[in-house]
Amino acid sequence: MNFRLLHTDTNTAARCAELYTDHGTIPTPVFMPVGTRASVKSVEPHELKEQQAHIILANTYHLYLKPGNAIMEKAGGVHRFMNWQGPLLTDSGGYQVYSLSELRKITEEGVTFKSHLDGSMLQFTPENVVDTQRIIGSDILMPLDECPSSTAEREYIRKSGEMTIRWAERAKQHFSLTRPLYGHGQMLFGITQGGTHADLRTISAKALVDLDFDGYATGGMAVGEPAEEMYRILELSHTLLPEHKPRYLMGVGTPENILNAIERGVDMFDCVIPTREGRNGRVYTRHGKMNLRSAKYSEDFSSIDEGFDNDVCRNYSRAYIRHLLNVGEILGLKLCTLQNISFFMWLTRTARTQIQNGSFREWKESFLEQYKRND
Ligand code: PRF
Repeated sequence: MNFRLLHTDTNTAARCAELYTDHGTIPTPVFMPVGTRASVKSVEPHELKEQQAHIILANTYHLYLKPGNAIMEKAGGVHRFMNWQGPLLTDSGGYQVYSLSELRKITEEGVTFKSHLDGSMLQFTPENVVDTQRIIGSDILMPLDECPSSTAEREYIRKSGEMTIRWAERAKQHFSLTRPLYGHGQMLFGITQGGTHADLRTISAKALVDLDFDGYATGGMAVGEPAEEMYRILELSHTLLPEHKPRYLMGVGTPENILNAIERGVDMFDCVIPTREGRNGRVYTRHGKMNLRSAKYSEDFSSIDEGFDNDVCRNYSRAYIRHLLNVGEILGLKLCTLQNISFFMWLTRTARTQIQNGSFREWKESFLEQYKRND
């Protein structure tokens, strides 16, 4: 058993648990900072630990293209390569193929695409994506899936969802026929698809549960549908997915989306928001988002969030960080990134404590009220 439920909320579906990996225990709910190319942009692994990050995410698509499997294997896997000794999850690359590469062709066998780096033709299959993740050595592997656009027709989503089930079966079979390379264990999650169609989601979730994965991700969300639709699918998933396995909502999201998903039983999240927005000078605080590039902070010598317990809020003023951004000093975007990672870690950590105390819903409502006042 690599997942243990510690507390289930009595008035919502929220829960707190522990997910065990050979690189450490992950307390959930948890947010995973994104380190696509084996780097959480501008942040060193020891700094991630200082912000209390428990697990990070990297991408099979990018790492397969560069540095490639030969170098990754010589490095002894991603943990040694980047000197991150904590847990790491890799997305399968399917989603990135759809968003980054041209000329992709999806067939039963897999997906062929043109590399966005050098234009060469490549193929991902459910099997070789498992092989690449064995070489990367991630603690949690994701199978190849197809994430249809939110505007796709129901019939397309139905057929694609059925193919994603067959791909999941092939991934699971190949996973059970292959072994980890570096002495630490690896887990394989399943990814449900089906868009916002309740019947298609039900078929997808049931088929994946029958295949018995180590955890279950809800894919195909946050692709442009209204948040209420996503919440409805999460409520449905909660009734279909096993209680004693982790649930991961892929690519989500804003603080508000995250808390509403935790309320509906989600345990794990990843999103580029804290890192990407940080590089644009947008910082997250308990009082909402701020754009530190704005001239209105040029003489504001107060902390970003007075009393927030991290180095950025303790040591630097809004005016100083605004100045760094304004003159293009790289420290500016790094401090904004650190603030955001620290904030998202605080958010899920606090949600966890509030679930344990039985006060999650009240806390969520009062937090969001304060947070959204300046949003
Ligand atoms: N599938 C995979 N990765 C993802 C998604 C998905 O559907 C999403 C959904 N927006 C984010 N990342 N494999």
